[in-house]
Amino acid sequence: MSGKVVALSGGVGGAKLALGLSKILAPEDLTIIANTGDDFEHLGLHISPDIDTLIYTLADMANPEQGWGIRNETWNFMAGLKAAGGETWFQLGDKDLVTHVLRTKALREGTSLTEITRDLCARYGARHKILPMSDDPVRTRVKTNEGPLEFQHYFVRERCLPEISGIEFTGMDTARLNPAIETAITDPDLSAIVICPSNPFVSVDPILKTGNMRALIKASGAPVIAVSPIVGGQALKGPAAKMMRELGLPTNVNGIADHYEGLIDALIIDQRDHACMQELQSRPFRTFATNTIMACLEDKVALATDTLALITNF
Ligand code: FO1
Repeated sequence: MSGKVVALSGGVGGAKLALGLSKILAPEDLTIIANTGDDFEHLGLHISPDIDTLIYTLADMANPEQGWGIRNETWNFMAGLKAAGGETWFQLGDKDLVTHVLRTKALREGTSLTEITRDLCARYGARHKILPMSDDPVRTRVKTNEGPLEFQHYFVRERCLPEISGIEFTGMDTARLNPAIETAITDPDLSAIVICPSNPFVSVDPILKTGNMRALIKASGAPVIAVSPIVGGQALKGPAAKMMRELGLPTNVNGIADHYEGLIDALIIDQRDHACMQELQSRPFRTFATNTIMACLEDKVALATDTLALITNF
């Protein structure tokens, strides 16, 4: 495979494929676009969970059990916070805290999120480019039976238990697409855009809805290949299946196909969903089945290899 690849990713699930791609593609050939709709202010700190998950994963620092946070973390800050009666529903490890402090300080000094992300990648040793979708604030809010909730409040504090009836992205009307993304997508050497197996509604949609992202993707002419985050009616990670059910959408690969139809040229589904292949054949994109469950590094590299192999089909 020759040429450059742009990958769209949320946190843990998407970062697994991003890591696989990073093992095959040179740093100058892979740009990963991170969702920032999950960002929030907590204890006076600016937290960018998906950016950090991507950095830690690519820098081989991530906690392998959680997927987020740092391996061999210590929790003195949380213990002190608890003892002082502070808010402890969001776990901030001592090492991870350094990232949030550095980012918050730099943002207050007027540094852009893109520059800070570049700096953090360099400090931690993530060699591939990670770009926030925008330097402007976009915040995902979930409409629930308990009222509107900020994404992390829904996801972590309420453990995705409230029933959702809609999703909105505040700040999206005025948020500008990160200009470096336009550069990556209009690069004449671009050979594919990969949509990682992240939650389509709260991780990929914010990226696609930022500025003219969708139009740029269309105009690039590069094949768009999505990997389904739903396997056997279940989400690989997180609340995607529960959200789809509550939003009245089919909780299977057809729901993912409906969502991405009109944008993608290929959908990779899991081999366990092979029975859906025939049904998907009437869609205006090609469907391929392989193992999409990335339990170990070999699985991540294998899925990345299968994804990149499709590029020659277009
Ligand atoms: N996820 C949790 O389920 N519980 C946590 O306490 C938590 C803390 C946390 C701290 C820093 C960070 O970068 C991520 C963290 N996450 C936590 C993960 C994160 O909030 C979600 O996985 C993503 O927002 C969904 O993509």
